[in-house]
Amino acid sequence: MVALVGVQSNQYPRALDIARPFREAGIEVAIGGFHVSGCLSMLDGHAVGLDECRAMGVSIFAGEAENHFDTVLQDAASRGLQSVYNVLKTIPAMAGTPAPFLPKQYVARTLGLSASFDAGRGCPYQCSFCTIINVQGRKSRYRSPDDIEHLVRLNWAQGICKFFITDDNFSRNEQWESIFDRLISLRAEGIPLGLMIQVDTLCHKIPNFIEKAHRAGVTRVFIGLENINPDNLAGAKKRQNKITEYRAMLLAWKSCGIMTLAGYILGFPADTPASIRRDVAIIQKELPIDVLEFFCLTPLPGSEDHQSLWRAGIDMEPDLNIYDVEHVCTAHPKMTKRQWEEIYRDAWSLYYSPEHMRTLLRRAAATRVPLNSLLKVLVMFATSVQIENVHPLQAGVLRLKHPSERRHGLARENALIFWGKFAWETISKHARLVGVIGRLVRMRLAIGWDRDALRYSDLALTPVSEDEAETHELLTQTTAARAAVAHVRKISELTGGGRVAARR
Ligand code: B12
Ligand code: SF4
Repeated sequence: MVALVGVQSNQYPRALDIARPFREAGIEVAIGGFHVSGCLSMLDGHAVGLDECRAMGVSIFAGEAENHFDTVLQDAASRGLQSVYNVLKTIPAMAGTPAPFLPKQYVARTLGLSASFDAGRGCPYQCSFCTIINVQGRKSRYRSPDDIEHLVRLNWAQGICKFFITDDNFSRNEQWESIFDRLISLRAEGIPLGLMIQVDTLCHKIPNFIEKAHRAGVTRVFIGLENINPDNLAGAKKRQNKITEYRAMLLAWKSCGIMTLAGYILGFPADTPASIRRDVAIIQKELPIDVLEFFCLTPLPGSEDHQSLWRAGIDMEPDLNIYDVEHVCTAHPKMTKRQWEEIYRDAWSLYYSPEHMRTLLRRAAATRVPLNSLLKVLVMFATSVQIENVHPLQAGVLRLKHPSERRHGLARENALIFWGKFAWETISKHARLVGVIGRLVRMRLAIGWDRDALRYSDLALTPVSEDEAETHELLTQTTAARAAVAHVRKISELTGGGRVAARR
């Protein structure tokens, strides 16, 4: 049996290409993951592209494998895989279920020898672009601290102590505290944990959350910032994101020396190329974010946004390959497709300008974020769109290609031409990469040698003050931003709070 695992929408056509020769050889194939699960959760059971699986005799598995995988294996063994397994309604509890463990030989190829696991699933919010809530649900489910300890020990026995905890919103994992407490005790025992987690923008309001995250070994935090225009956030039902809290939240992470990575979505209805340029400049000046990741707003199959467009019969890009949140898949009210694509690319170069990367390194030195760690991330984020034309999350060190691996229906390329092009591509890309690395290393060394590095400060690093509702562009630039400030003031007056600006 061949099981195609965790297949995302943009990987679905490729997954079918991989399945094709196996099916032709009479081998059982099953496919699962977010594309098929999201489609079966939100659409009619046929869209988008699911009938291609049926035509090929590839079995579709929608939902989570826990509690069901034995049935699938037994069916495959008796050569009787069902055409569709839809277990979306029987969401399993996670405690006691097998935790994802990979032998070192597979983890060895990740940069920084980092493994991953989900400590929980489910998020209470309702962002309209999100697919996760429609597959994993909105109720928090979690692994037990015992299961997590077991997994950490298994990994540590093979020398792995860095983990990406893949919960989309770990701050809403109901067991976050007992999990952190267990990780804190493992660190105290001498396991040098290094963790990356994903959180929402209100996590700093949860008592002890950031402090315990620090003690548990969190070194990087990914924050779903998404946008700085409250109109855009409200339009995407992301009302929990309050721009008046952004600085307080980011500074709280910085005060623990934790690297802040934030996602930023381009293409909300109020966005224009000019407003995006303005917003990137405001972020650079006023928000203590180390690494900013840009995405194009995409109606991902499985999201409410996709479902609404699909039901209304509005045009969306038919090629699933480009549903990778870095291509434009539907129309925008204020930007042409070309303008949107251009500003997406420009946003990367605007943010990762040599000048701003120097500022980021100086801020890191002043807040005790490890410089070498930030340097590695900056290399990836500053180069992958310009050099590889892919999002940093899709990038790697050496791209492996083979002439036999082409999209279904395309003829095989002449080997001489293929390998010639491949060699030239590899050499030229790596030469550019070495140039960028050289420049960044020089900056890093200069900052490392600067005795005043710890004393560096700028607007972004300045503690939140009473008057920033008047002074900071983040809170004054748009009517929606001013309305958000007025709202906070009103609540403050009604509840007798004295402070009127952004505050914790
Ligand atoms: C970790 C992660 C990453 C990592 C690692 C990705 C990787 N390729 O391994 C990184 C950060 C690199 C990443 C990158 C991207 N990601 Co990502 N990622 C995730 C995340 C947070 C967890 C995925 C995971 O490992 N889960 C753990 C596994 C065990 O769960 P699972 O895959 O769902 O599998 C379960 C079930 O689906 C089922 N199952 C799955 N397959 C099969 C197969 C069979 C036969 C059976 C029986 C059952 C079964 O059983 C499993 C256990 O319950 C998810 C969100 C989420 N909460 O799942 C997003 C998510 C999958 N990513 C997403 C996207 C869009 C991307 C990017 C395209 C973004 C970008 N442009 O950079 C890239 C693509 C990179 C790539 N080429 O793979 C989307 C996909 C949406 C969609 N409809 O396709 C998600 C859902 C997040 C979102 N909504 O935005 N990602
Ligand atoms: S906060 Fe994140 S995981 Fe939760 S609904 Fe919004 S996008 Fe999805």
